[in-house]
Amino acid sequence: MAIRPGDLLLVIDVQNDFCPGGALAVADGDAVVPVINRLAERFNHVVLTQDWHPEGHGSFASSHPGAAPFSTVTMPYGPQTLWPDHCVQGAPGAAFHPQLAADRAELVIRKGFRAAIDSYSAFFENDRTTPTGLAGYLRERGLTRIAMAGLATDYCVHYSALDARRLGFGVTVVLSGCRAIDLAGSLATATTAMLAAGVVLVDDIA
Ligand code: VGL
Ligand code: ZN
Repeated sequence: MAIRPGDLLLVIDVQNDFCPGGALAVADGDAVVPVINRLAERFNHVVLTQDWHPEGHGSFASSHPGAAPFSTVTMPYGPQTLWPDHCVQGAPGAAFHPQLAADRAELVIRKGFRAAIDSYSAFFENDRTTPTGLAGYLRERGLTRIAMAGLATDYCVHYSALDARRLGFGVTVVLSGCRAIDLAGSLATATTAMLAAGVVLVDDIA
């Protein structure tokens, strides 16, 4: 893609807990920071998402006695992977990576703040129907083309990209600005699903 004045950079969950040393560290997760900082300088519009869970959140393995992190349970809205406690509201792990150039962000959208439901996507919670409000915000502002980067490629970036396509936005995912968890082939699954949905995958934006 060539960047146009009305294009938006959506930066997904570049938070301490997803970086090395964090509670749900993504391998090499902090490597996305300089890439995203360079991209952010080139977009007129930047929005950040922040995974933001209350203590005892339903996606935490610790909330399900006997369940191990990275196992799957069935929630009323469907299967849910259980994670180590991460991105607890106000905790240092929930803060943005200290080197992330967050100042130019026009909006920070927090997600996953309801105890009983997780939210991978920036647009809908994991029932795929409860909106976060981001689509309304973008539509009201006339922003229709989204470039995405952040953590993790196969979870929050993947679901955000699919939902954005479903809502009619143009979506490019910048892979050099993403890193994956890759649980049981989830990166390959996510890549196939994004391509099928018409998401444009690029290494970088020239
Ligand atoms: C994420 C798992 C749990 C992500 C958030 O940002 O990809 N993954 N919460
Ligand atoms: Zn989370």
